[in-house]
Amino acid sequence: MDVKQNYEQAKKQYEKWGVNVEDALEKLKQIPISIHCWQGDDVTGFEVNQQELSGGIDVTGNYPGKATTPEELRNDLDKALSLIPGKHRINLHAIYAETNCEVVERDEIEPKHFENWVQWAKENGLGLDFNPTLFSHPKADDGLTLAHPNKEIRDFWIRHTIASRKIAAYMGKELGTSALTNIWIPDGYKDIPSDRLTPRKRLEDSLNQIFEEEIDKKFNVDAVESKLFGIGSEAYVVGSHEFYMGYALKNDKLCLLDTGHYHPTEMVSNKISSMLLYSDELALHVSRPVRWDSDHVVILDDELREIGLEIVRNDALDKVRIGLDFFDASINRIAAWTIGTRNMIKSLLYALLTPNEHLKQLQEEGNFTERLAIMEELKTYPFGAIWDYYCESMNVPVGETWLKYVKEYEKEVLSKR
Ligand code: RNT
Ligand code: ZN
Repeated sequence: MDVKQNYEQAKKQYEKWGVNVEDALEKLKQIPISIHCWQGDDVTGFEVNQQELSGGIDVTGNYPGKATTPEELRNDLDKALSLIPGKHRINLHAIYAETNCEVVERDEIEPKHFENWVQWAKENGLGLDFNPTLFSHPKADDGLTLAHPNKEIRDFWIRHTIASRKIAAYMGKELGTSALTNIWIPDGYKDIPSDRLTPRKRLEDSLNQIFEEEIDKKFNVDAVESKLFGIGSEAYVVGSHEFYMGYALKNDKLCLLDTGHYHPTEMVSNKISSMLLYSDELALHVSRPVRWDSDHVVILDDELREIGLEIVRNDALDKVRIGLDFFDASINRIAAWTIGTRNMIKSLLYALLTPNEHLKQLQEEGNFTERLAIMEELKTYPFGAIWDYYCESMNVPVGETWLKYVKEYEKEVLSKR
């Protein structure tokens, strides 16, 4: 049986539940995933005076062939994008600036340093998102940036973040789709603080200065990303969930929820509906924590499915900016992007193929037996046949056949680096 035949069979099974499969695929095509560029080079970037990765995040593994130039990184992204169905976005960090071998301080970066990225995005019909980089830098060596007690250091990072917002606005304007500027800082303490409030007051003040200038939301939208702990900030993180949730609600900013930034049994899927009651938009970093915020490649696990379901059944596709955030250097990096992004898309497809209204109704009626029974039976419905058909109709490899292209690329390109 071929892909199309399998699809026709499978479609009938979903239609039994009143699911419009064609509509689901049409909707799926419209959902952009913001793919993080930093999986391609282990969060290194292209600064002339490159520093070691810091900020309490870590990449392990030394799989050969990582991208070491902007051209290589873009080529690698091109390859991954050719294996992923749909039109997506690329998420950049300030350290991916192209400065022509010149040292440009972080507080002096400008839109012109991202012209090549914008050009490339235009050629490929991609949107761009952006992040100031407040780590891997001598001024962040002690793990403090926007909440630093030293005003000079704070001011430096404030200027960097303001410069970053301007770059994002330039990207949004050029590409006709608003960029998300996401602020994540490592600030915190390894051991029990004697004062939790003062650093938080300083962070609030720094953010107020950063956001002083209004930017048209058509071009740029700002988000703040919280965290529970990092390596070296185990006891206290200034930008906690409560801190940023309060800040975002009060100041009309987006909260960005990273799935690795909470207690191990605390699920981001369970937060989406609550947060969206009080804010119009939300951003995500979908990642996979294994015992800690380890940023493993996203797999199609229960939580990923649940995230897809929460976005789809709450009619929040336009309200949640879905981004990815993982970095595994122990496997082929193009495969990592492909696996993680395809899985994110699969979870959305799974949700779109779920008879959500019917299941909601069962719950309202208190029919928990049927709710559980059907939710479980749906797991073994011929979802794969619909997914395969989607891939085929979007002109990307079906099933595991994409691996062949990654292997070829590895042989011809990556192994020669
Ligand atoms: C760190 C945050 C942050 C980074 C990227 C590189 O814990 O998740 O989003 O991973 O900015
Ligand atoms: Zn993140």
